[in-house]
Amino acid sequence: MNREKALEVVEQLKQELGEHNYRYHVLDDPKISDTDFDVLVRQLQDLERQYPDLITPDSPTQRVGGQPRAGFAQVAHRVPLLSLDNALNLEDLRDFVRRAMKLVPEAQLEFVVELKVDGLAVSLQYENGFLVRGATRGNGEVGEDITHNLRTVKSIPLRLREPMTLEVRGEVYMPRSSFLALNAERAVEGQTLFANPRNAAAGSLRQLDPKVAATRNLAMVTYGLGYSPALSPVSHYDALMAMQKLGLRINPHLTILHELEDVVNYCESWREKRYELPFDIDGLVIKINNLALQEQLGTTAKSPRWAIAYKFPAEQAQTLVVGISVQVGRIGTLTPIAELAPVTLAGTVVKRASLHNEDILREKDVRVGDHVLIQKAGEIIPEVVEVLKAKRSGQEQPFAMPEVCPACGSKVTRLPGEVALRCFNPACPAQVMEGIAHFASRGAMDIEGFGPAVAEQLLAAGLIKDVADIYTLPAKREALMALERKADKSVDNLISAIEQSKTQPLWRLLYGLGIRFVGARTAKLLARRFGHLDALRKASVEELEAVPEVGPKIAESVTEFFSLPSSQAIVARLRDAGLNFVEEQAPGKSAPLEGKVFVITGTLPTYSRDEAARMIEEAGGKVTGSVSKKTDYVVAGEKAGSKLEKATQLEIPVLDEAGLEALLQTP
Ligand code: 0OW
Repeated sequence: MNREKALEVVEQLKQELGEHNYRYHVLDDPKISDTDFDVLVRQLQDLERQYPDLITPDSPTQRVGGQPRAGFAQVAHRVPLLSLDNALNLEDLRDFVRRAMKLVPEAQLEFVVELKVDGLAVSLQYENGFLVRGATRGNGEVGEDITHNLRTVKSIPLRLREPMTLEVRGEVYMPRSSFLALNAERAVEGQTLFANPRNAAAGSLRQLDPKVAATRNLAMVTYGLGYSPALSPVSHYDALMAMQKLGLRINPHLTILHELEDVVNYCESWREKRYELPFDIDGLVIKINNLALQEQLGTTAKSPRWAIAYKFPAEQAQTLVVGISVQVGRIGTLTPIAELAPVTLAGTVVKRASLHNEDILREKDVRVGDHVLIQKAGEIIPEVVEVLKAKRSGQEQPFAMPEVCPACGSKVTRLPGEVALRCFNPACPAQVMEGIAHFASRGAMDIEGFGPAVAEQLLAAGLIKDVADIYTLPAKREALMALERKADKSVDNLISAIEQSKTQPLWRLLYGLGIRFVGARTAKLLARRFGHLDALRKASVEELEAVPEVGPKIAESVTEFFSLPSSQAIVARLRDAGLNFVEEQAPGKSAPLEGKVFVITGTLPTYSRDEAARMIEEAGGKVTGSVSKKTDYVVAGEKAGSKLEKATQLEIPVLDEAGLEALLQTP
């Protein structure tokens, strides 16, 4: 395809992809499948590779751009980003309306009520329809430039549907499912957990490297206009409609009400219903709809007199600590758990709350018999906020962490620099059980019906002692039938689930093996890079560290794991059981150079011609010796000769070594 044709197709693809993004993110009414969408993106990527000068900043291929930033520039907001006063109960709400009515007695008040998304406020600046800058709210007057991270948020359009210049503000948040997955990943990799989705979103936007923010699945709803000379809506509702028409996503649940009682009922209706939403809200925002009235009412120092947040208190409850137990995790970490008198909290009955570790147990001085306040922040299991010391009788029992592992009696120790106490006995039944349950879990080998209770039962019955034994179970049908609570159906279902799990992709097996610091994401990167378990287990620390996001800690952990005779025995038995050790190459995903023809000429700075050829072939490309019309790329090093000239004549893109590496990195 020649350049002008490519230009036409690139413009058409960007327009089409923009439309699909609008339908998916703003109208929540997609017209094509994700796969078909990806095919269009791939076509655009190919053309942009062929003609890099056709790349424009609003192309959907340009969301994750550039190197990590050194810091954040300051951004002065042209129109301050206000915060909100809080109404903590219905009386506060009545006061808010009363005050407003007193200031504009002749007005017939009309309210817009929106969900108060629990994320963080940002400002987006568009010029001629193009996103040129994004910033945090900061102190309302000055924020930080986080454009590089906001560009990775898929529900933020890089280009509006009209070439308008305006500034809008909205709330960036992390959907709860992404928050849970992120914390699960961090738990495996020994990182601290985010307390709630809001902190996770804030932490993601504070990243210097946009590649990290791009993995966090952030979303945004716009809730107000900032500097917008080209728009003159009469009401807040009209402003929201105008933003939606421009391609900006607004709150999915929005209503206009006139009576305070209706506002109260609507707010209260969300107190429980909010847990069905895919994201956290901490209340609702009530705004006087008419913009002229907003003008008249004005603002106090930091917040408007025409809006208020009706907040739901963080779900807390009081209960009794009836006991403190110690849980031994998959990697031997001892975690104190408060056993509670059952209490309902945020729609669920709570009987346990994590005390995290000994430091927190000491700090909060939780004793058996204490009355405590517990809270649910986000969806992670509830935590003990504080002990209600005033309710102490003096009979409460302080708790000391055990000297030995409660599951196997081995001495427990604390590694230098770590808070947690750990049991290092690899045969510790608690760790073996947790390890087997993890191997079979949904996120790993996904063996239907093989939960922790089944793992415990099979271990106790001596039917399995490690993960490789799982694949001996199909031959032990009789023994399985003999176990209590096992009917034919469930035994047969379990056996077929075990058999099916043999074909899981390599990354699931790798994650299932429970190598320290290797979470699902790292397992995918390693499986994709090495393609086969045997290649991975023979890899050196250097080869492992060459994988993106794999540092020394993970590389050491992987090489150490595969050096253990016990691991080698498990791998051998899993191989004999017929498990899949290959990472099936998802079509189009890991062969970015599928069907592309290359010619290499001259001397490359790092790679030999053979190495470069192997890299190209591994990525699905083909290397030939002479330049022709069929050649897609010429890779040219020093002293490149006639082949380079021919490439220039035939207008074939020429890449240097860095260009080739960039092409290979394309996801
Ligand atoms: N979080 C929200 C939200 C919203 C603005 C208008 C003037 C003052 C607040 O969903 N739906 N609407 C507003 O309206 N603010 C929101 O969030 C606020 C912004 C700053 C602090 C909160 O994040």
